[in-house]
Amino acid sequence: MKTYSTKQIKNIALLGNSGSGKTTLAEAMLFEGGVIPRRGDVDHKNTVSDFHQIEHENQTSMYSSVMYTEYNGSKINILDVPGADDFVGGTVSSLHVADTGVILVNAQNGVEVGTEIHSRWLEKFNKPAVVVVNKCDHDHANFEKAVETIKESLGGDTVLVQYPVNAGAGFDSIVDIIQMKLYKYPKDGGKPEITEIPDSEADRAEELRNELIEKAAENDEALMELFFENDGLTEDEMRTGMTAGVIARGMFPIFCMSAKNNQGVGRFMEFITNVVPSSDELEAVSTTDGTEVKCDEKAATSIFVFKTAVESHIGEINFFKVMSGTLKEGDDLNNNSNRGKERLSQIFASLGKNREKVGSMAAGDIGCTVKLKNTKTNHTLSAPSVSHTFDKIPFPEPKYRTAIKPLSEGDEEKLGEALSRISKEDPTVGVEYSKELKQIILSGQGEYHLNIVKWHLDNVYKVATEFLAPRIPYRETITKAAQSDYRHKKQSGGAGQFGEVHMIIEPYTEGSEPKPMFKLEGKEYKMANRGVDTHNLSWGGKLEFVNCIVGGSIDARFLPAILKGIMEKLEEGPLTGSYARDIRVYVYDGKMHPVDSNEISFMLAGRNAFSKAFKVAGPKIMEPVYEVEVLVPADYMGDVMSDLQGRRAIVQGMSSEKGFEKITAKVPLAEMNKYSTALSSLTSGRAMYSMKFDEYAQVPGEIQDELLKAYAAEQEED
Ligand SMILES: Nc1nc2c(ncn2[C@@H]2O[C@H](COP(=O)(O)OP(=O)(O)OP(=O)(O)O)[C@@H](O)[C@H]2O)c(=O)[nH]1
Ligand SMILES: [Mg+2]
Repeated sequence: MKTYSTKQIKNIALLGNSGSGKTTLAEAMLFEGGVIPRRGDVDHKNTVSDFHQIEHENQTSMYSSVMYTEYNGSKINILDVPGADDFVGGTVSSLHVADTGVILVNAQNGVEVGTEIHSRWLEKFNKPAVVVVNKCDHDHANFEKAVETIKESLGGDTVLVQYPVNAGAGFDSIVDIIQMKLYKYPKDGGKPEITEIPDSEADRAEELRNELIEKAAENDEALMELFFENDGLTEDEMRTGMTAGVIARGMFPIFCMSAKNNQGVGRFMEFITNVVPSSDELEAVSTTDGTEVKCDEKAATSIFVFKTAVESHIGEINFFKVMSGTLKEGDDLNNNSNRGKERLSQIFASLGKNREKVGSMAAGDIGCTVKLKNTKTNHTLSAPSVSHTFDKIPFPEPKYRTAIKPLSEGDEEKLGEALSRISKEDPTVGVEYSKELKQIILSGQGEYHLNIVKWHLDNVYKVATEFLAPRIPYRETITKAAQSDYRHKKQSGGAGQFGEVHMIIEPYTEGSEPKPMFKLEGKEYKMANRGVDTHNLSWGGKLEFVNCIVGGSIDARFLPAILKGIMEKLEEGPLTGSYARDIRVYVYDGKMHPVDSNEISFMLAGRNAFSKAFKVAGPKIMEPVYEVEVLVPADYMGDVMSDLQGRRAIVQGMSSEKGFEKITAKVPLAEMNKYSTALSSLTSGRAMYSMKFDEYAQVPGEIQDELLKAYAAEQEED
C-alpha cells in the first residue's frame, strides 16, 4: 500500500439506527476503492465488517470494526459501529478517534431512535456530521419525508447536496447539486453515466444550488464577500466553504444512495476525500495534563489505543490512532499509561479480521498492531522524548446489572478469566466480585448486551453460567444516641475470660464534634474526651472512636481489641448483616480482672456492647440511590413518569430538549432492576437513560420491615 500523508487521510465513523445499512455501505466503499474484489452482503454473512459468529447469527453488528479504503489519492479509514444501543461502547470508542460522523438514515423510516442516539453522541464529541439517506431503492423509500425528519432532528443547518430523481423500486438516478449533473447508475451499481440535468429537474436543482452556495458562504466571511461580489461561488470556493461549514458543525450535507446496489457510493467517497476535514484540520487534542498535541506528522510520535480485540489464534490486537508524528514499523515506544515499554515490530492497516502490513503511518492515521506485552484500550504510547497521556474514552456508565454464577462449582476461575477477557475487549462490560454481596456482579448497557456476554461464555469459553438477581448493597446506621454495658465472662476449665465495656453510641455526621455529656433515660453521663480516632470505612462513611476512659478502668492496651470488636460488627451490621456506617462510639467505662482479662475478652465485650446499643439507637437501613436521567419523546412522558413513581422515584426536574423531555430523578437502586428493558418496552425503544450513584438514603419503614423479615428467614435457613 502506498504511504499516505496526514492531509490524505480521512477518518469516518458510520453511524445510524440498526439496519440503516452501515455495514453494507462500508462493504461498497471497500469495493469501490478496489480493496476487495467483490462485495459481500450482510444477508449472506460475508461482509468484511461483520466477521464474528455472533454477528452472523444475528445479522447485525455488535462490535465496531476498523477498515480502510483508497480513493481519489486518499485513504479513508472506516469505523463501522453497531446501531443497537446495547453495544454503544464500540460507537463511543470509534467516535473518540473518528474525524467525521456519517449518519445513515433509512429512506423508508426516516430518523429513528438509533439515529437520534448516535447524533447525540456525535454532538457530544463536537465532530462534523454528514448525512446519507440510504435504501433509496426500497419499495417504500420516501426521500422527502426522510429529509423532513432529518431537518427536525439536526436543525436548520442541514443542506441537500443531492437528491434522488426516482426513489423507490427502480431507483437509479441522482441529481448532484455540487456538480450540477445527473448521475445515472447501472442496475448493479458502479460507474455512473454523468449527463446534464434534465429540464424537468432544472428548477429544483437551481433552487437547491442557491441554498447550498449560501450555506457554503455562511461559515466563512471572506467567502461571503466573494459571494456578494461575484453573485455566487466557484466550485473550489464552494468546497472551501463546505469544509469550513462541516468543521464548525454549521452545515450538515445530505446525500442519497443505495448502498446495497452500490449506487451513489463513489460520488459520496469523492466528497469525503475532497471536503471533510483530515485530523490536522480539527482542533488539537488536549492531554490529561492540559497541554495540546497537534496532529503533525513531523512532531514526536504518540499513539492512542482505542480498541483491544482478542483473536483466538493471534492473541491481542490493539487498534490505535497516530495522534502525532509518524509511526514506523519497529519503533520502540514508552507506554505512558503504565510506564512500560513496547516494541511495535509490525504495524498494519486493518480490514475487518484481516490486516495489511505497512511500513509507516502518519499522524491522523488509524491502524493496528499485535504482540504488545501490556497495552490495552485507553493507553498512550509515545517516543521517549514526550510523556503525555491522552484523555480516556468517555464510555457510558453501566445501566444494567446482574449477578452471575457458574453452574458447576469449580468453574469460578475459568469464569473469572473469561470475563476478564470479555471486559478487556468491551470496556462497557463491568465485572466485579463483591465481597459484600458475595456475588459476581456483571454490568453493562442492557439485558441484550449481557445476554450476548452469556452467549460468549457458553459458546466461546465453554463455561455454563446462570444469571441471578443482584443483591443490593444496603447500609445500616443509627438515628439517635444509646448506651449499653456488656460483660464477657467465661470460667471453664483452666484460664477464664473477663472483660466489661460501657459505651455510648450516636450518629456521626461530617464536621460534628464529640459531646461532653449525655442525658439518656434520665441518667447523666459525663464524657472525658481523651482522644479521637476517625476511621474511613472502606465501604463508605465513617466510624469515630472516642476514648473516654478515666481512672484506668480499662487498660489502654485493650482499646484496640474493643475497636476490633466494633469493626467486626460494622462489617456485619446487626439488622441485616449489611455494612454499618457513620457512627461515633464513646467507650467511657468498664472493668478488668487481674488474671482473666485479655484481648479476646475485650474484643467480644466491645462487639456485644456495640450490637446491643445499636439495636436501641433507632437503627435504620440505608439503600443506594441513583441519579437517573431519562430522555423521552413527549408522547411517552406520562407513561414514563407513572412508571418512575412506581419505582419510588423523587423527580428533581423536567425540561425540554430538542423534541425530548428530560426527566431527572433520584431512584433507589433496588427499584432499577431491569429498568432498561422496562423503559424500552414502555416507549418502543424511543427513550434513553443514564444513571449514576448519588447517595445512601434511609429506606421507608415498611421496606425496612420486609428486609428484616427476609434476613431473619435467611438466618434460619443457614
Ligand atoms: N434495499 C436496500 N437494502 C439495504 C441497503 N443497504 C442495506 N440494506 C439491507 O439492510 C439490512 C441491514 O443492513 P446493514 O448494512 O447490516 O445495516 P447496519 O446499519 O450495519 O445495521 P446494524 O449493524 O444492525 O447497526 C441488510 O439486509 C442489508 O442488505 C440499501 O441501500 N437498499
Ligand atoms: Mg452493521
